[in-house]
Amino acid sequence: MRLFVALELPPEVKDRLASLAGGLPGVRWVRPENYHLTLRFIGEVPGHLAEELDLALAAIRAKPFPLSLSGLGTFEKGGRVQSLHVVAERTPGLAHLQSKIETALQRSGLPAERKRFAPHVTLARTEGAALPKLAGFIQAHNLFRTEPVMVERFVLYSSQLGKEAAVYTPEVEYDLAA
Ligand code: 2AM
Repeated sequence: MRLFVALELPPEVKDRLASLAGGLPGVRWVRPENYHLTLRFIGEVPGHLAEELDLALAAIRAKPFPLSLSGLGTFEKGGRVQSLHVVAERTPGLAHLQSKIETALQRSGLPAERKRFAPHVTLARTEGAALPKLAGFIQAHNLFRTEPVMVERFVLYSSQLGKEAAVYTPEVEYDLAA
C-alpha cells in the first residue's frame, strides 16, 4: 500500500482553494476533492507494517488546534518549478501533531523523514507553466488567507496513482481530544 498521513480540509476551505484555480496555461490543477495537508508521506509499505503504523498512530494523544492558510508558494527541483501551493501557518498545535506522528512512525520502523516539515496544500503541478505568469499569479493572490478552522482529527490515506489524477482513500481517522 502507498500511504500518507494528512489533514482533510473542510468544504469551506476547499471552496476557497478551488476559487484560486484557473487562469494559468500549462498547469495541472489538483481536483478539489484531492486537496489535503500532508503531515507525513509514508510511501509503499507491506500490509503487516501498515498495521503497525496504524497502531502507532492510534496511540497518539494530541489536542485539537486551529489551522489557517496564508499566502502562496512554490517548490522547485533541478531549477524547475514543480508545484504551486497554499502555505499553512506553522502553529504550535500543527508542529506538535506533526512531530508526534514522526516519532510514532519512526518507533514503528520507518526511516526518519529527511526533509523539514513545510506545511502546505498543493494547488497545482506547474512543470508546464510559464514562469512570469506563475510569478504574476502568486503576486496577485499574495494576500490569500483563510479563517482558522479547528482540526479535530488526522487521517491515514492510501493513494493510488492514476493516469489523470491520484485517488486518495481515507483508510483510518484518528480523533484529537482536548
Ligand atoms: P505534495 O502535495 O507536496 O506533492 C500524497 O502523495 C501526498 O504526499 C502529497 O501531498 C505529497 O505532497 C506528499 N508527498 C511528500 N513526499 C512525497 C513523495 N516523495 N512522493 C509523493 N508524495 C509525497
